[in-house]
Amino acid sequence: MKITKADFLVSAVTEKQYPDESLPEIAFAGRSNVGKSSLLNLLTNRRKLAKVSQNPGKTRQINFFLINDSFRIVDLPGYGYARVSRSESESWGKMMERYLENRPNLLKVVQLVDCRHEPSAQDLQMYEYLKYYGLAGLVVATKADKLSKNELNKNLSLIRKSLSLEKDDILIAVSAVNRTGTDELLGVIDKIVSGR
Ligand SMILES: Nc1nc2c(ncn2[C@@H]2O[C@H](COP(=O)(O)OP(=O)(O)OP(=O)(O)O)[C@@H](O)[C@H]2O)c(=O)[nH]1
Ligand SMILES: [Mg+2]
Repeated sequence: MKITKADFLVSAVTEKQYPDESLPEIAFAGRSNVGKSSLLNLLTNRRKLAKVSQNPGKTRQINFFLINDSFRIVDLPGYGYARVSRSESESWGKMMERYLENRPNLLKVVQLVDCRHEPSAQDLQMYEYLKYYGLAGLVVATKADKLSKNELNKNLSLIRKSLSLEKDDILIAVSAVNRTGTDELLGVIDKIVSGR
């Protein structure tokens, strides 16, 4: 699949602000700064579609993007950002919960982890949560350009083990710098949204 059209739809906090449920959705989840917004820009070939920042905590709302007029990619705000207040972190939790638990057209959540590190306790918690809701099974290891091939392979096995991925679960290393993994990931997304 090629993404030929990508439009920003809406930034939402409450359910009332979500677009209707008529199109399938795939969401990107992961720690702040892991590269969710960069991945969206990479897949859509649009450098400025989603806002990217060196400082964690850039994406604070649920951002919906219409892809090829046929499905949506949803850029979620990241977790694990140390500088947010307790009340902010609680409202983040509620906002995520409401979206992930009550969205019939949400088909899959891509869990992003940094390929350089072992998944954090929060990554594990998030992944368990996604499993519980039947949204797990697709993991992307970001920033693959930062490691040698050997190191990357070693870390991919570690990530598989740490998240207890099963044989059929998919783990793809990607890089927003050299475009590693994009075709493979687009192929998987295509299958999911077209129900194949
Ligand atoms: N080297 C390298 N840097 C990357 C890659 N992907 C993202 N980055 C950098 O990582 C930083 C964070 O990227 P974002 O895409 O804003 O991360 P995010 O997950 O959307 O973060 P929040 O919105 O805070 O949740 C930016 O400085 C990006 O340029 C990658 O594949 N390789
Ligand atoms: Mg972001």
